[in-house]
Amino acid sequence: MLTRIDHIGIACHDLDVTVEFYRRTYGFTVFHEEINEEQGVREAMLKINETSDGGASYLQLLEPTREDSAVGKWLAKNGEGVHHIAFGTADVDGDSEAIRDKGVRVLYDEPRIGSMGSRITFLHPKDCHGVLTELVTAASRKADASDAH
Ligand code: CMX
Ligand code: CO
Repeated sequence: MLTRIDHIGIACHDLDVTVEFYRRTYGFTVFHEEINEEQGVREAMLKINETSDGGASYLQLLEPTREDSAVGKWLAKNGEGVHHIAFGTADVDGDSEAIRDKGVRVLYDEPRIGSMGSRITFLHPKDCHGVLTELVTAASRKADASDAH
């Protein structure tokens, strides 16, 4: 079950400049920063609020580490802006299988590693009315999910 907006992914050319904009304008600060080479991004997570399911909602600011990455290609075509939305779930495996059964293309056979050790997968934007959609199980929820079995 999808229980929250986990994050909104925003593509930018310069992570440090964009982080500074969000700090100066809204007072949001960096909760976590990392490089994910598999996804080809340097990213900053700005925590906006905690949620009733024990998770949280973030802005994910994304700078490409290479031009041929998903974010690099998208930036070259569209310029800076909202790149994807991500829903949080305690069970990314089960939810992505159920969504695949509804005829929506799930991009990965198995979830991959995302921010802060989370497990993530993506739904094709062409099957989601133009919105690249990510599903996320936060690292802290992985223990919860396996505890339940
Ligand atoms: N939102 C909406 N539409 C998008 C899109 C996006 N972010 N990215 C691509 N598209 C559209 C394109 O506009 C294009 O449409 P048209 O054919 O009408 O022009 C179509 O999808 C194909 O786009 P493309 O530029 O040829 O790009 P690819 O097919 O090579 O890749 C996608 C598209 C979704 C498969 C790829 O971006 C992907 O695998 N994304 C998932 C991984 C990812 O985004 N990682 C970065 C974030 C990491 C994180 O959140 O942690
Ligand atoms: Co994301």
